[in-house]
Amino acid sequence: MKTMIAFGVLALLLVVVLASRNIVADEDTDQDGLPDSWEIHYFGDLSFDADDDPDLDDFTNLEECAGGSDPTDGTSGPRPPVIDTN
Ligand SMILES: [Ca+2]
Ligand SMILES: [Ca+2]
Ligand SMILES: [Ca+2]
Repeated sequence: MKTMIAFGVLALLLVVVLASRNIVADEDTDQDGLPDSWEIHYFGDLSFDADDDPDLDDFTNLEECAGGSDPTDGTSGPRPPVIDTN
């Protein structure tokens, strides 16, 4: 009987550990659409939102995140700048 309880406790612990790992993988605790790890990497905190453009390059943080560019560098954008040939 004690063995059954021990197995039950182990199984419960496993479920809790797996569930918490999933939460960490999807971390967006401020729910702004930007992964927290990305925000911490570039800004050091979660103060900016997806629609913000702190480097003023006309790309929102969401666009820079999706495009893999630097949201703190105005010369780094998800697409090459449009060159007006007219
Ligand atoms: Ca976030
Ligand atoms: Ca920007
Ligand atoms: Ca940028």
